[in-house]
Amino acid sequence: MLEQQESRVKVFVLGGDGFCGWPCAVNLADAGHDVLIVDNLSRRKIDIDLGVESLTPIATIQERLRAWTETGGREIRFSGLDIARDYDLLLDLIRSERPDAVVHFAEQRAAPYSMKSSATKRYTVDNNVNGTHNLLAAIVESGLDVHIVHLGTMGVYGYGSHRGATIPEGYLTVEVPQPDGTRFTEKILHPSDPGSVYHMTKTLDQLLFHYYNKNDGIRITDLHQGIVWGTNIEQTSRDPRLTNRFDYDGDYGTVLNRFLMQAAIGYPLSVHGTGGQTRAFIHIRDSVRCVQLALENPPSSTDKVKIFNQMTESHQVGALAQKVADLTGAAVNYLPNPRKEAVENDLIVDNRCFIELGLKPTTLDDGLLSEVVDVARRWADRCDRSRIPCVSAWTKTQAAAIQAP
Ligand code: NAD
Ligand code: USQ
Repeated sequence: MLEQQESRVKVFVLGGDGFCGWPCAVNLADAGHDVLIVDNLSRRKIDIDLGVESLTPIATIQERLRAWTETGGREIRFSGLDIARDYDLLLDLIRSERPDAVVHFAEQRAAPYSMKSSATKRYTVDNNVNGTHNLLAAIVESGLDVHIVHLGTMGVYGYGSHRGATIPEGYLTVEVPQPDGTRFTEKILHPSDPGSVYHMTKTLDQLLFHYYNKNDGIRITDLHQGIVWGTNIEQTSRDPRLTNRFDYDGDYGTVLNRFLMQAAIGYPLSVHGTGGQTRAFIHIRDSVRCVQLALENPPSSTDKVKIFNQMTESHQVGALAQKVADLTGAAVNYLPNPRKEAVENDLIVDNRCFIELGLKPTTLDDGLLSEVVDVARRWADRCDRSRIPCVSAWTKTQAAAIQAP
């Protein structure tokens, strides 16, 4: 609980019914903040369209909120609107509620889903870019000073070779040659190199933030988050109706949670290609902690967009599979890669901002891998094995490779 009444923040959690948003919302309420979830429940509708379900049974948002107050949680309110389409409703909500801050999770977040078809590419761009732009335009139109904390992705930097260079927190210092042979240095947004239509929308978000911060002075913290693993936090474990979702299917399941769930049900671990891809990771407990830290340490009105790398460790996908195999005895299967991505890459990341704010990273070695395997074992009978393979191919070349006998 907050010690000082005045440090309480009135905060909208856009996308607060999702995998990262739900634990974030209850964590912020538990910390004493005044939380209102805004969500159009599109993620639940996509599950219905795809014919899949979260491995863990999840209660409706109404049941979740009832369970939260029944178990002693500070009230969380809910507004069911589409931030990409319902501009006037979003503006009215901001005007009437006058939030201090908005945490923005409300985007279509799966790279494979974004690459499935022209329809899902167009939906992802429309939803993500319009949603972010509507939020920025509505804040300007409201005339209020609202801090935006946005969930971006480590994928904006790209997973090509960084030639051993450390990826900075958003801005790169470059030397620009002048005609007279002299040079000046400048800090620029790190070049973008998206690896899917989904990741591309996050690079577009960055430009929108840069512009609205420069033109309108909007205070923005953009969190470049790595792949989130784990499922529950202490608050979502208090009652079965508070349980968080666990995506395992080929579109929405992310790599480490998929490996842990595959190990739990005796399915060979699905490594794409050689497994040389290196990615950044963060446990869900640290993810919610980082969002709270960002919210409670806002930029000043003259600051440019604050960018934090929200990750705690980097791993090669093949090495992760081996780690899970060593822990559980699972078999490892090397499969043709449905994605157009580098066979291998280096990834050295600067994440000092959160460490300096007090984050104590949870690592793979903290025993939590087994906790996820246990959750997956408990709900193994809910798994539809036919939905595990990743069948969304980046181009016709990858489609042919994954269909080859
Ligand atoms: P999720 O799909 O579980 O949750 C997103 C939520 O936003 C859903 O509840 C959905 O219904 C809602 N939503 C989507 N579009 C909306 C709209 N137009 N209006 C209102 N609500 C809308 O995704 P997640 O895993 O919780 O990810 C949340 C954010 O964090 C995303 O922006 C994602 O890019 C980012 N992120 C996620 C991960 C990860 O590993 N899950 C890693 C890095 C970054
Ligand atoms: N991979 C496998 N086997 C699998 C699934 C994935 O080898 O069964 C590989 C992929 O080919 C890729 C890597 O694992 O090389 C990561 O895939 P992922 O699905 O775990 O992660 P990604 O598509 O990058 O997206 C996820 C979230 C997204 C977030 C991103 C953070 O869905 O919202 O932005 O992680 S990051 O990867 O740092 O960009």
